[in-house]
Amino acid sequence: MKLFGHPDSGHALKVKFFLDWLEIEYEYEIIDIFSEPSTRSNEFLNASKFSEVPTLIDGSKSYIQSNAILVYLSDKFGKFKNPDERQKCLEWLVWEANKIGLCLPQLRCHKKLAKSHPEFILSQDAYNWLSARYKHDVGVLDKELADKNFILGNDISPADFSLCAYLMYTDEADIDIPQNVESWLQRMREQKGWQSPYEMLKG
Ligand SMILES: N[C@@H](CCC(=O)N[C@@H](CS)C(=O)NCC(=O)O)C(=O)O
Repeated sequence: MKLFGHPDSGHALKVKFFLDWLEIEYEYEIIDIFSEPSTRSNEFLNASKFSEVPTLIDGSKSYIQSNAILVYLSDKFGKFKNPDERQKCLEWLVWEANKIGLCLPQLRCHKKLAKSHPEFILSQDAYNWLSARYKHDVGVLDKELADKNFILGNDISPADFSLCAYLMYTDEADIDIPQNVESWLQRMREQKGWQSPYEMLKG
């Protein structure tokens, strides 16, 4: 297996953290996500329909979209306990892509990359909207985590790897993390394979 990622990509972090937690052997290569897509390697371009990280190659097939890759790996390595758990995970993976995964990456880019990449600067209206969105969404997560260790209950599930990824970079965005979310993030940091995002994705 081979994973393409980049240290600034929370989407890649989801998959790399999961692979390391699974203790799977795989190759890892960094793609310069700030480069012109057509300049990226042919191996990557052939594997990655939208020229994005993460992209995973397994044998003769390639897989894209972080949450879909988590599903692929969970099916392959038997990490869903049963069909009900699989379905509940899918619900959270779709929620993540539409909620936390919508606002937090943009808020982080706005703060972290604005100097080097002015195209990431948000208008005040967009910033206000995304901040309100984040506040609401992280509140949903906080409520959910009030009485459980992980998003589906007492055991970790593939959905936790998706939900936590961008929240692991929050010191780079002007946002707050509520208490139950912070306690859960700490439990995620105690999982095998965990390293800080830049360590994990540095290659
Ligand atoms: N929905 C995708 C998002 C992937 C994505 O936006 N990747 C960014 C880095 S976080 C990327 O590769 N950007 C480079 C480009 O678009 O050229 C997923 O979940 O994997």
